[in-house]
Amino acid sequence: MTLPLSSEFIAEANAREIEALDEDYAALGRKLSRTGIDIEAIKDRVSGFSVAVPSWGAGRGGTRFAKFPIPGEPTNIHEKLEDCAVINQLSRMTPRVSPHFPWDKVSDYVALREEAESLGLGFDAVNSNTFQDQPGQAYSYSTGSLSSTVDATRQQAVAHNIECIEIGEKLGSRDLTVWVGDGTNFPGQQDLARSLDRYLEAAAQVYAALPDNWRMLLEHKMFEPAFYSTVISDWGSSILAAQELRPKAKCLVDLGHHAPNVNIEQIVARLHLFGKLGGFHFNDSKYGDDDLDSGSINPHQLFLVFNELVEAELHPRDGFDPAYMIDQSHNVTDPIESMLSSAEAITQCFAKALLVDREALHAAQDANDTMMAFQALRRAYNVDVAPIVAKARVEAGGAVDVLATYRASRWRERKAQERNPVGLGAGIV
Ligand code: LRH
Ligand code: MN
Repeated sequence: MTLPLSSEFIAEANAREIEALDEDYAALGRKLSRTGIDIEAIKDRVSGFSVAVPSWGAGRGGTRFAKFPIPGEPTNIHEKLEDCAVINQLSRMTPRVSPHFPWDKVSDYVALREEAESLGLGFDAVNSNTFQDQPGQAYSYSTGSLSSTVDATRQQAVAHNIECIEIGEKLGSRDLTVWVGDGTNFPGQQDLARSLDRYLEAAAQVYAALPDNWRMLLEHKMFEPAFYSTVISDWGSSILAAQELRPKAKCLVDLGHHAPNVNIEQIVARLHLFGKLGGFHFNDSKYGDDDLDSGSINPHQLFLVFNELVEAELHPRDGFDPAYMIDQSHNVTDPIESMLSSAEAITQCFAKALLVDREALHAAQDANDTMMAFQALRRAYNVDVAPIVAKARVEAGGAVDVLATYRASRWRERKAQERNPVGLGAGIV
């Protein structure tokens, strides 16, 4: 394995920080032990936690108006894997990459898997793309893909998803994430019922191609690119489709795919209750599908989602194995810094959720002691768990201060010397 940064460099950077970290960790340990919590047990859980990074998040993202590339950003999957390896080497929380096809298309996927392994990385869910037309594509997705009224277009979309499964098998993945932008911009443009019928018929063909241990993760989204109706627009449509498709079909919750103020943690609890919680695309938003950094706008919501996940793990239904992945668009920051900061925010919310005194919470809930039930969550949320997350990271070879160590590595400046500049343009990648 050849990691991108020298471990001596990280150790030197840590040497200046470790004493303060040990002090903070010891103090927090004393504080938590006063409430009967063993900090080492929490740290061990945190050490076992990880979240996948999106290959498409390694480059600058954009909107329909513009994208502003930065010097040294990755131009292909090989450079994206290098940057993802930097994120994992410093954070020790992101050992898997979720690829997107055809954006990450190469000729030799076995070689790509070995390349990732040599960087300490594996592959998480593969993502299909039937929301863009590719050069030379026979049938356009402009009027839909898996739900298109044109049989040949549906078959083309089915074939693409099956190709993604075959690629994923070579990469060692076991999940296919299917998000379709299919929908309408005008009332009457499509029959709302028949659109879902066509989607289900086509999705069933993709389902039939899934290897035994694979899952198909259906990703719902309220709107965009369609602005009147979307075929899989909400968790209701998604869970009904997943139930129609049967056991290997699960629902993926992208936090940004809901109307403002929707209670996403309740959606998580519901999907788990019916054994259909398949995974997450973590990000944050204030208005629409803003794809902002996780925990940057509403960290309390992210905590409440993890509170439901810790509860769900204690009460497994049809198993509990959600795929944790980040899905963000880094329009104004260095993508590596955003994913370091996001992985930290996500892991901190998991750690805080582990601190909830569930006995006290459940007792207060049963007694309808509203304030004490709320305080059971709030007390945990208010704990600064940064020393626990940092300790787990350092013990795994990561950095105490991931952003300062990343900047001191001058990685981006070095890559700006090596990599081709990315052209101006618009859109997510
Ligand atoms: C759709 C989405 C989906 C990806 C894409 C990059 O908004 O969340 O998960 O395929 O972003
Ligand atoms: Mn997503």
